[in-house]
Amino acid sequence: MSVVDDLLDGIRRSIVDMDDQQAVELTRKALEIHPAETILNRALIPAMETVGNEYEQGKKFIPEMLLAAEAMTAALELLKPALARSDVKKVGKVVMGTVEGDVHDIGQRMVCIMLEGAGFEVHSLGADVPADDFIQAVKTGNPDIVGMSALLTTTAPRMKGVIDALQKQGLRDRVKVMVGGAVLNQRLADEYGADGYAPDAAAAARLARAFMEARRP
Ligand code: B12
Repeated sequence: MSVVDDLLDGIRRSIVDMDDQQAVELTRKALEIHPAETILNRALIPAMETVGNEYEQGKKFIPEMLLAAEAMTAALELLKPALARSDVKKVGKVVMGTVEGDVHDIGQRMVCIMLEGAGFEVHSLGADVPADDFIQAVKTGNPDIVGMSALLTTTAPRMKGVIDALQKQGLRDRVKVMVGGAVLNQRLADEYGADGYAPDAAAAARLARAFMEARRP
């Protein structure tokens, strides 16, 4: 393996190992030889995919996932100026939130990080977000995509409430709506009237990119 690949592999491993200092140090070195986008696509995003897989396999738990996400965020912070400086235009704008009554925001934060990594401008409204706040954010922020997260069986139907409110306000055609969270699936997403569902943060970023591709004339 070349020194160059070693460096990207080192970043990947340091994120998976939740070592933020090492992730930052190696990312700084990598920036001397690689475009920020390469580091993002070949190290940061694959690292979080590995972390997600390890969680599913029971090899990692929530606190470890958060630490890994923080290591990725630290590395991402270093890439941000370079991403902004380069020709990487903002792919699109996303408003994201966990629906009202639901305080689970870990997954949503990961989705936000992944979307930023994929070149989106992301505005997170946080957790426990009332439908009105989503509506206001669409009116004032003019996003391309609205993302909603829910982890509780009791709060997931609120997504339909937000989508219905968008419809009532005549805003539905202005945005694509994507939904996710552990209790969601494609069937529920269809039932609520969302445009898409993704099971994890990496898939969410792919879905958001696909929305933007489809919009291109
Ligand atoms: C951590 C946690 C908490 C923490 C939340 C901390 C925080 N800041 O988020 C605390 C302790 C506060 C909590 C509280 C409660 N919790 Co809780 N909690 C969990 C736990 C253990 C992990 C959730 C998590 O973070 N997963 C990791 C993340 C990365 O996964 P994720 O959220 O699914 O996100 C991924 C995907 O779904 C997707 N995704 C997420 N959002 C979005 C959005 C979009 C647009 C897209 C495309 C994709 C996407 O991408 C993410 C990354 O890959 C789960 C159990 C579990 N295994 O899921 C229970 C769980 C969700 N909680 C549960 C319950 C019942 C509660 C409480 C009601 C408990 C109580 N009796 O008080 C309260 C509810 C409080 C409230 N009103 O919201 C139940 C829900 C059952 C149900 N089906 O309704 C679960 C499933 C536990 C269980 N087995 O009973 N909880």
